[in-house]
Amino acid sequence: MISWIWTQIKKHRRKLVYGGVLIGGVYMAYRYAHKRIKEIQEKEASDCLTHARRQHHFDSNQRTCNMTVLSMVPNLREILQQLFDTESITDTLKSNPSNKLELWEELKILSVTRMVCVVYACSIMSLLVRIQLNVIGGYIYLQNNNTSTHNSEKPEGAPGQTPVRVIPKPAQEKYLSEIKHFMDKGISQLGELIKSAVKKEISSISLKERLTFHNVESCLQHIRERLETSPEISNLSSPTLQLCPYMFPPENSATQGTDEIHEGLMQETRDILESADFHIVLKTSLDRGFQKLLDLLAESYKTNLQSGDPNSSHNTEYLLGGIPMAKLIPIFNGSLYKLCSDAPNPLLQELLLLESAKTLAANVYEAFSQPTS
Ligand SMILES: *[C@@H]1O[C@H](CO)[C@@H](O)[C@H](O)[C@H]1NC(C)=O
Ligand SMILES: *[C@@H]1O[C@H](CO)[C@@H](O)[C@H](O)[C@H]1NC(C)=O
Ligand SMILES: *[C@@H]1O[C@H](CO)[C@@H](O)[C@H](O)[C@H]1NC(C)=O
Ligand SMILES: *[C@@H]1O[C@H](CO)[C@@H](O)[C@H](O)[C@H]1NC(C)=O
Ligand SMILES: *[C@@H]1O[C@H](CO)[C@@H](O)[C@H](O)[C@H]1NC(C)=O
Ligand SMILES: CC(=O)N[C@H]1CO[C@H](CO)[C@@H](O)[C@@H]1O
Repeated sequence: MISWIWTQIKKHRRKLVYGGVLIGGVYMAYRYAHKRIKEIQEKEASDCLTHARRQHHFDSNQRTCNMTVLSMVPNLREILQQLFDTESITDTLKSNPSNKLELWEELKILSVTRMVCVVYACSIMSLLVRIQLNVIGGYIYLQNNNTSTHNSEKPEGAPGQTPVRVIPKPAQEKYLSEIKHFMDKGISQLGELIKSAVKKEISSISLKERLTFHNVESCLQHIRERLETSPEISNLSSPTLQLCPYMFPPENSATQGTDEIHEGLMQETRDILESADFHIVLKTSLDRGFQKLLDLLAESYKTNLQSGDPNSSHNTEYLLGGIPMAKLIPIFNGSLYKLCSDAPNPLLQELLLLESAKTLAANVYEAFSQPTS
């Protein structure tokens, strides 16, 4: 079923004319990833052309994805830290200003927003990197798999033939650098959206109000519902579809139309990101990510209630105990450093292991490493 969809995407792939290209700003991580793919593939270019080789190739590519995703974590953490600057508010609070209460309210909103944003950003980033690297990996494999008579029989560009589409190196880099849309702009716009959902959900909760673990859990659930369901498209099978413009430059964006090879890759990627398959995987990733976050919060509840009230330390129902919002804020605030820590990163480890994400990667690679027929 899934591979049928990729086959459809492949079939409708546009024919492209090769032209000059511009090199965009490329992230270091991507440069590294790209170099790795090239190295692996050049090393194998002389090997016999077998299915095993393609498999090996694919596996190497997935390791590269892993490393790329993990290497982008510090970058992501810094972005979130700057976007939701709880540090300066905390510092101001130390001087005991007159608008203390107001600042605490702001801190409440920011720390919850940041916590929710981490889960969305990590899920989206890890899937985006995987898709982009597998699209490029597939193309590069195909480009290198031409030692056969295949090529001499069907010279490139002959009318009516379907030559292997060559993506020049600068175009590959330009394409990979498109992740900057998400890192530079997407996260901050998504952050605004999340912030407004968080405000609606928790501004009425006072700092003194005690929240049980289950209260927090249902708050998070409501915030997600606000973000992942939109009235116009709730009918669709992919409620997360509205998140697409944050992930990848939309079709009518300003940079469009200058470069056909690039535009072709962009459109193919948009097709993937808008497919139902992608959104099923995204939803699974988000479910897993929020589960990880809840595990972390449950841990904090356990230690907090144990130290605070000796009676409940023997109570296995610790999750039922309430903690005042004001005491939860530092926990929410600190979750960024736990979820977005350097390796071993608990959240990304889970996201990279997801079976459905592996299948998605395999399908993308499969679709792009086969010649169009
Ligand atoms: C990617 O990372 C995950 C989690 O660290 C690991 O379990 C998986 O085996 C890795 N995959 C590859 C191909 O290295
Ligand atoms: C690579 O080339 C070989 C030999 O022409 C061919 O049998 C095989 O199907 C090709 N692999 C792909 C993925 O196109
Ligand atoms: C929802 O989908 C059904 C069938 O696909 C369609 O008839 C109906 O008009 C849709 N409703 C909205 C609000 O789009
Ligand atoms: C435990 O709770 C009971 C009643 O709720 C109270 O009487 C008792 O003093 C508490 N014990 C401790 C150690 O706090
Ligand atoms: C929130 O996190 C920042 C770091 O991002 C830290 O400097 C600050 O002390 C924390 N504030 C609270 C109230 O935990
Ligand atoms: C293995 C092999 O011969 N690969 C070649 C495929 O075609 C490209 C360009 O058309 C060459 O650069 C590769 O060396």
